Amino acid sequence: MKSPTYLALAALLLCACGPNVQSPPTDRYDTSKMDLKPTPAKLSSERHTGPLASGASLSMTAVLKPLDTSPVKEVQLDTSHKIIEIAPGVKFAAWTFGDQVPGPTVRARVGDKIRFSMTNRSDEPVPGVKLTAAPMMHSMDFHAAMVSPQDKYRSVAPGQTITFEFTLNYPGVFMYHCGTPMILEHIASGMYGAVIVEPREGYPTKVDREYVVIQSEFYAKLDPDNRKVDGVPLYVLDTDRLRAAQPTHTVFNGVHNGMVRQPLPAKPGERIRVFVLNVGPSKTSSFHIVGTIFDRVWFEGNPDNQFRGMQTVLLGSSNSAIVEFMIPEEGSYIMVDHHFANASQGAIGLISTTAKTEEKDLEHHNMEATDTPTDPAAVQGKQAFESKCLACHSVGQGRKLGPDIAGVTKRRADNWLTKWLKSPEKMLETDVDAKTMLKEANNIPMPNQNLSDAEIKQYLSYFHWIDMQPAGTATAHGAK
Ligand code: HEC
Ligand SMILES: [Cu+2]
Repeated sequence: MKSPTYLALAALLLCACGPNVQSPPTDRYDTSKMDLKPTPAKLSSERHTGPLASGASLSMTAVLKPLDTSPVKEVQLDTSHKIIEIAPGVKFAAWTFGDQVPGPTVRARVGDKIRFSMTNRSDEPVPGVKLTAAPMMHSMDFHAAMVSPQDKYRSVAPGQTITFEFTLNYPGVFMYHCGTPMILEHIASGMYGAVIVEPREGYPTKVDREYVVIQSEFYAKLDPDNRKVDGVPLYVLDTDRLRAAQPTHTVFNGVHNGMVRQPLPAKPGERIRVFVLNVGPSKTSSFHIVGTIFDRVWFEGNPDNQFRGMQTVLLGSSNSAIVEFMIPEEGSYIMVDHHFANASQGAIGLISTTAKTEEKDLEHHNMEATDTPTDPAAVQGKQAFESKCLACHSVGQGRKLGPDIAGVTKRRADNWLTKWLKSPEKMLETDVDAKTMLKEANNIPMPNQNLSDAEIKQYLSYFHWIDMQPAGTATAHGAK
C-alpha cells in the first residue's frame, strides 16, 4: 500500500489541513452583501421629449462600446411604435425600446446601479403611415434585476413615465423585454434588448474586439388593410403564426442576413468576444461559427460557467453566452444558428477579415463559385436578381420566403412568368396556379417589384440560363 501515489495523497491531505487555507474563500455571491432592497418605482405624467434613448452605457449597434466606469448608470429607454425593415423590402410595424430593434445594449459591472426611466411614447405619430397600432400599455422587465415585478415591471399608459433603480448583483448577459400581456406579442413586435454585466473585477481574458449578437424571430404577414410605407406594402404581426411558433424570419440583430451585407470586421490572429443572446420568443438557437472553435464559452455570460473548446452553444429563449475565439487566417467566418431551418430564415452573419464578402460563402462555404452566363441579357438579369430578389428567393438552395427559382422555367411557361413579374397581385386574383403557390408560401404574397418589360426579359433569360446548367450547380450570390 505504501506506493508513491499513497504518499502523495497523504501529503495532499496534510497540506489541505495546513494553516494557510483556514480563512474561508470570499463568496462572490454572498447574498448578505447584495442589494436586495431597491426603492419603490415612481410613476409620473411628465414625458421625455427628444431622443428615445440616452445614457453613456448604451451601445446602439453590434459594436460594443467599452465599459463606462461610473458606478451609477442613467439609462433612458422610451417605447415607440415604428416601421422597421426586417429584410430588404419587408417593412414591419414594430414596437420598440429606444426606437430600434433590438433595443440598445446596456453595459455595466457588478455592483453598479442602474437608474432607469422610460416614457411610454406609443402615442407619438409614426413617420410614413398613419398609426400602425393604437397607443397601448408597455412595461420593462430587466432579467438583470432582482426586484418586485408588480412594482418595477408594471405596465405604464401612453404618456406616462416610470423610473426605478436596481443594483447589478450577478454578472451575465441578460435579456430585457416588455412584460405587458400578451407578452408574446410585445416581444415578437420588437420589444427586447440586452444588459451586459461584467464581473466586478472584469473578464479574465483580453480580447481585441467585442460584438453583440441578438437572435430573434419575426412573424410577419402583409397588412390586411393593405397599408403601404414609401410605396411598399406594410407587414404586420401574424398572430396565428406567432402562436404556432412558425416564424417567417429568424434573424441576428433585427435584420434578415443583416451582418452578411455588413460583416463585422476582424483581423487574422485576433481574439474576438461575442455576447450572444437568444431572445426567441419561442425558438432555441444552436449558435455556431463556421471556421473556428470557441476557446471559451461562458454560459449566460458568467465566467464561472465556463466551457472550453466548444463548437456550438445551445441557447433556449432568453439564454445567453459569451463566446471567445481566435480568427486563425484571412476569411469570412460565418455565424449561424446551426438549426439550419432557422439559418435559412436569416440567422446568418459574418465576421470577416475583408470589408467585402460574398454570399456564396454562406450555405456552401466549401463549394466552388459557379459560372456566370455569357448572354448580356442573362448577365443583367443575374445582377438584378442578386440585388433585388435574393432576400426572398434562392437559386438551388431551397425555399426562402418565396420558392426556389431553380427549375422555374420548367414549371412555368414564359408568358405566365412575364405576367407574374408584371403584376403578381393581378395573377393572385385570377390565376389558379398563382393561388396555389400563395398557399404554399403561407399566404405571404410577393410584393410587386415594379419591373419594366425589358427587365422582365432579362430575368427570364437568366432563369433559362439557370435551368440549362447541370442540376444543382447554379447558385446566386449576394449583393455587394
Ligand atoms: C419580399 C419577398 C419577395 C421578393 C423581394 C421577391 N419575391 Fe418573388 N416571390 C415571393 C413569394 C412569397 C412568392 C410566392 C408566393 C406568392 O406570392 O404567391 C414569389 C414567387 C415568385 C415567382 C414564382 C415562382 C414559382 O415557383 O412559380 C417568381 C418567378 C418570382 N417570385 C420572381 C421574383 C423576382 C425576379 C424578384 C426580384 C425582382 C422577386 N421575385 C422578389 C416573394 C418575393
Ligand atoms: Cu410592450
